[in-house]
Amino acid sequence: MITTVTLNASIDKAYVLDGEFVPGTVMRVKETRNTAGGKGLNVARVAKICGSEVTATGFVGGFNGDYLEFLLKKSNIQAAFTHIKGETRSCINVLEGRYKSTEFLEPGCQVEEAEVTDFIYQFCSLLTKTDIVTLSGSLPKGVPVSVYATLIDLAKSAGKKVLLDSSGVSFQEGLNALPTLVKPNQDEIEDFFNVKIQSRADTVQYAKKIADKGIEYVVVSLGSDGAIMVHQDKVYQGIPPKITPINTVGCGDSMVAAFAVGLEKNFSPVECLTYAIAVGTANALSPFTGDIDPTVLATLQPQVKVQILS
Ligand code: TA6
Repeated sequence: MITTVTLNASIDKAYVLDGEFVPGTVMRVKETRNTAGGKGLNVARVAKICGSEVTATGFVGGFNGDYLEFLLKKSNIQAAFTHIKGETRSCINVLEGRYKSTEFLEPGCQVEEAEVTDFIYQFCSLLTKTDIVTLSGSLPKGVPVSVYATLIDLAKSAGKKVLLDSSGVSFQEGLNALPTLVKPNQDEIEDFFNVKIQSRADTVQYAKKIADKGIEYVVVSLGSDGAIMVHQDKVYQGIPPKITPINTVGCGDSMVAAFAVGLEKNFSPVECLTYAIAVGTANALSPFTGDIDPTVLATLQPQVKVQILS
């Protein structure tokens, strides 16, 4: 079982435009797609499509919260959320033509201290029924920046593998709690070390510094160039086949889902990286956020190349 934690869930609304997005004008949307969103729910949906049993937890509230649970039920994903007084947010993704995406991410509602406490108890009860925990995304107001570190400590004490994909102070505090895997992007690495990455060699150097803290897997997503993975002193680059993307939103989340599935199935590090690159690429070929077509995935996986960089 994989348990995905989404503390700042969202109704993700994709707006497909016929032409260019022109600020300051009335834009008629050609097509709207609504999905249960927030990074962790993209992880949940993709892990489910990859064949794992998934429980989604975190905070949901209000009409959007009810709608989100309805959407998850349609995807046959078990929901075990803490219900809050506030209203679950919406995030807008404006898609122009085949590949240009502009996201508007609402901050999320206020969560009360008692609701955070309720969630921690709920999380502990779920730990008895799970093998892998994923922690993804931003935090709503009222949730302490130490929360990911707390959840990582609890999960590790219960003998579970934990994957962390977030940013800012909560990510940095979570990283210092030494999860099994972290997936920073280059901006998050620059923030963490207060540096400017100038080259791929810099990316590798700082990823290795994170690994040296005692984190087994450090995965740095590189967009269409794939990803760098540091695992126990070895550095790999996973390289995807060339594609023309349709919607790249959710690719990072899809990679996290693939690593969670790979770790659950005891894949080797190279098998995990290969699978994650293929799943992330498959997501880019879907018009939906956090979605893959298994048939497309099967054609992509053999085309992924993995190089040992050191
Ligand atoms: O990565 C894509 C995405 O999950 C969108 O679906 C949207 O929900 C957004 O990121 C949320 O990001 P945040 O960092 O606020 O959790």
